[in-house]
Amino acid sequence: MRITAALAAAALTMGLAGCAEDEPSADATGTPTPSATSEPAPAATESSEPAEPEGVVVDVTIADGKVTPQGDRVEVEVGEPVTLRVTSDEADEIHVHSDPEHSLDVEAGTPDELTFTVDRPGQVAVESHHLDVTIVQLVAR
Ligand SMILES: [Cu+2]
Repeated sequence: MRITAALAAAALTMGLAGCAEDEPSADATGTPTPSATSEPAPAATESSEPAEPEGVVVDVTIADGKVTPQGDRVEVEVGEPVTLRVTSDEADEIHVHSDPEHSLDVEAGTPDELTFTVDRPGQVAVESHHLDVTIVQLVAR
């Protein structure tokens, strides 16, 4: 019990001391150590950066062998950027049957995206090749 309490107290003291020392030492010495405790800064920057792509965005989710959306019609304009944002729990190949065609290799658990334009009016299928399913049918005009 005493040892545990002592360790807890030591940890607490070290924690407090660490926080207190960080700011002055960052200014005085510029050592890289304080930056370890200021890690949340980059993370916050990332999350506060939605950076919504221009044009049409289609969020695609592949989970348990099912694709969402599936077979939806999506109207786009010729030359307008179309972005597929794909999240999958298994590796897949997303195929855009435009001319020229596009494909995106998706790794399991790693969201990825593909931006392209449809250069002529008509229908363009976006498929999951591993599941052999049409995700969306782009209708370009
Ligand atoms: Cu294909």
